[in-house]
Amino acid sequence: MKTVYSEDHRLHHASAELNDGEMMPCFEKPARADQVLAEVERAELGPIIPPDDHGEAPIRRVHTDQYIDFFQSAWSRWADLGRSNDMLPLAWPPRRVQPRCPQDIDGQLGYFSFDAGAPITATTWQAVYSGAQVALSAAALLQHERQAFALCRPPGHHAGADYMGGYCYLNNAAIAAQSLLDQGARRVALLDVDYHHGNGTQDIFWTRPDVLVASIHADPRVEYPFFAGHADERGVGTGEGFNHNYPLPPGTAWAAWSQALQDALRVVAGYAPDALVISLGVDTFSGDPISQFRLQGDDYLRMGEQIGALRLPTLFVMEGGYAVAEIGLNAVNVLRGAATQK
Ligand code: OKP
Ligand code: ZN
Repeated sequence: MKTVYSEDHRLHHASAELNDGEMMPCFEKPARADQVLAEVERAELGPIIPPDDHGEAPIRRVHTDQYIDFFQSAWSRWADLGRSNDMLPLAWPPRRVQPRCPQDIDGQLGYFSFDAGAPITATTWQAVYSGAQVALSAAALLQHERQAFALCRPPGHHAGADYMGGYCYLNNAAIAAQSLLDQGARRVALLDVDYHHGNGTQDIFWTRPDVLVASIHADPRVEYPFFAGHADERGVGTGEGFNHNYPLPPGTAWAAWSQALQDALRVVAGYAPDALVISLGVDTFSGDPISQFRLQGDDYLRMGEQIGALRLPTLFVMEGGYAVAEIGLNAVNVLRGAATQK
């Protein structure tokens, strides 16, 4: 399996995140992607290739122009005010207000985010632009290959069409899925196995029947992102029935997790997609520092085998995983498991 990778991910390295009321070093850091790359090399998964530049157009197929334009100019507006710390929002619209975009930079930061978990640095846009190109380039590989791995960092699945949050800025998996449709796929399935619900992905495809979204994650009643991911969220209008959530309790281990996977894979197979995109978070790992599932190293091999057994053209897009020492082995186990089924 080929891996697409760019070292531009290093251009996003924020200084701190707010955790339990305290500013702490970011869990989402460059070492994560370094570890995954090192394990791809060690396991000899396949060639590692740089992304091609597909430009902004395929990003703007998923994200609004208003959001992208804001993002691109955000840091220079901030710096022009004499500010040099990472940008973080501090105010959001409450319920029952007319959503209108303020003029002020701090107001706009709140308008284009849903939490304070996505700091913008001077070079964040460059990093996430490259990350989206990694996803697009790996998606393009599916023209000739059965499987491909987009080693994206930072993750993307919490980002919606016009908001960032939860370490996410551009929804790499959604951008890849849309590009597969634009290249001729009639239906794409997107399965999110990250510990956290992919609220941005769900939102992006909420009204649409051409992308089936399934997500296995910690129950939002007790876990981030809290406001989406419940089992009764199934899409609306023409999208009704094309969104499937599998919320599971904290402490879930492979036995129960894999039952949800089995059902999700049954739903995916029934949809008969032309391609499958996996939002590959490995923060389901027992040793993850911010998560509460109990998957073990070998479980990721089984996960990959079961995904691979669908024998669909499959794109794996890296999302979360914060146990840095183990992130590489766990992610590559999924890929190796899938590759044996090819
Ligand atoms: C991004 B992805 C921990 C707070 C965590 C944000 C989590 C974002 C996860 N006390 N808040 O889904 O892996
Ligand atoms: Zn996660």
